[in-house]
Amino acid sequence: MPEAVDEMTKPDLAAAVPLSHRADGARLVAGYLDRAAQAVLADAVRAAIAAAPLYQPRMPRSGSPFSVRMTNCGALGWVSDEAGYRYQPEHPLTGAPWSPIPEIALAAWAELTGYPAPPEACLVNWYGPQAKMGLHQDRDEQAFDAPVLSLSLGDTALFRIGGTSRKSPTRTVRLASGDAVLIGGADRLAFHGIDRILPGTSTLLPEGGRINLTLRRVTPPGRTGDPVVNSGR
Ligand code: MD3
Ligand code: FE
Repeated sequence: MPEAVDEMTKPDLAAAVPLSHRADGARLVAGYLDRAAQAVLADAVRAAIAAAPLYQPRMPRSGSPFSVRMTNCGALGWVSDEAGYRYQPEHPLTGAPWSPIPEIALAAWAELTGYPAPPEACLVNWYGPQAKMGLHQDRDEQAFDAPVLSLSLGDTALFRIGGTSRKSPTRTVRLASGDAVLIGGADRLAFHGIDRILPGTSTLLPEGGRINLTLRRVTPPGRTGDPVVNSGR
């Protein structure tokens, strides 16, 4: 079993998690957002969707649709269609800029990652009861030193994570509403996916389903007009 997978643990309280620097491995912070914070974040996601509607991404080349619908917040959004995977500043269908990343998500990034620059991208994945996401690596970013932070809202998901080879053994972890997952270091290029959603496991979203926010640094800090944060570079 890859070491990184063994490091996935469930601390009792978010407050008990050491506020370290970069994640080395994959770490589940169960119950990181309390119910009130989840509700505020869900409202912010609804506002972001109103500004930049959910759309159905398509696979490069084949054009086959994803079962997950997506939108983004932040300066750069991850999009996928026949032309490929990429980050871009505008919605692929409306051409509108993405809305700002919600405050609560920015605060979670600062607290959990300690990374010396804010995230540029916040992918919003919306899963209906039948949606899933196949095993894949996240490798469309230039800043591989930066961790990735995921926040889950709504119904519980069965999340699968393996190693850096598609053939590595995998482990399944349940991601519930309010859970945070921090991925960095050795696990930044681990294969992962969502096998299925467990409908009816959360009352947060009246319409049901699951929302995942994935916060990422896309470009190395210091070139994009970020506030300078004593990075020593
Ligand atoms: C492990 N999203 O958008 S988030 C994705 O729940 C994605 O919607 C899933 O995979 C979701 O790319 C999983 C947790 C996550 C995010 C990034 C990772 C796990 C990761 C990058 C490397 C390894
Ligand atoms: Fe991913």
